[in-house]
Amino acid sequence: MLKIIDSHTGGEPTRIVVDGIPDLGGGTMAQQSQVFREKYDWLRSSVANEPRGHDAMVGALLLPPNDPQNLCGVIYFNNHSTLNMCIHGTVGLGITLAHMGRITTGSYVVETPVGPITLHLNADASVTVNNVPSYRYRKSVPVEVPGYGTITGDIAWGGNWFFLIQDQGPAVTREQIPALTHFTSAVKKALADQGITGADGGEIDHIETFGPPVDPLKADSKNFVLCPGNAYDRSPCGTGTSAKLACLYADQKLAPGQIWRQAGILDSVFEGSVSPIEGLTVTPTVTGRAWVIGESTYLFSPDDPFRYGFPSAI
Ligand code: PYC
Repeated sequence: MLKIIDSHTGGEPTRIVVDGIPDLGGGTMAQQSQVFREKYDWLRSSVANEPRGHDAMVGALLLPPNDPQNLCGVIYFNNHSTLNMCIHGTVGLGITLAHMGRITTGSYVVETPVGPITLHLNADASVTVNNVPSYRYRKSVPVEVPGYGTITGDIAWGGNWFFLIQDQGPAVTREQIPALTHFTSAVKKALADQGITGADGGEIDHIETFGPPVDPLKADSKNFVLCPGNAYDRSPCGTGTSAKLACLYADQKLAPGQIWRQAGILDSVFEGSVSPIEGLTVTPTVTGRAWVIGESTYLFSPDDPFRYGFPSAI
């Protein structure tokens, strides 16, 4: 039996397992994430995949912290595997913990597989996240994409590896979602086929394309983000916003503390800024809103052939 709390952040779901998680052996979130991948993939699939979930679902395990001074640990996952980091999910986590009565307004350290982050529950019910150190790794990298020609983008780390594309491919509008999915999937495959990776050889598994905002009074840019598992982020993607902030800072287009408003494909907005750490590495700060939308108990009947979920065709 699993106890679940569902929320959404700017339209993107976060499904947090708050009780019933098997013992992952303790240690850091990176160590526990590996155990989760190796031994408990059925749990990930049960929560994220159909019939309980769908391709856009992002799940999370709420865990005790490794360091008792911190609030909690969290491991994010989706229809494909575990995620390194997820900011829309952390905004959802903040609202979920408030709903559970575990936090009030204030600042808390949360452990993730890629390091500690700080979550601030604000008085207006928004959540601000100080992300892991983020940076641009390579600028203007050309990649030959079959059917699209040469596409140029930046490679940046924002807690996940991103390839950031400006004003190329289909227009960044809701009507173009199928075309954007096709385009960004082709870019992701081309990067992998041509051996183009993040700094540590890490797979670039998030592709982000940018266009003009619908309303320049409300946002500075609008994005479309393809996530690993090939579903698109309904929110502006906080780790993608972090990667964007790092690139803007590296290009001297964003000063420390200056606000950048990133709209997603549904026009929900995250506000972000940077504070420099060293060189071109920054701490991104991202603020968003989330709403709790449900609580459930998941049951596993031994005679249910689909009790552990099944992956879709994408
Ligand atoms: O908000 O960082 C994010 C995120 C990553 C994948 C989906 N959302």
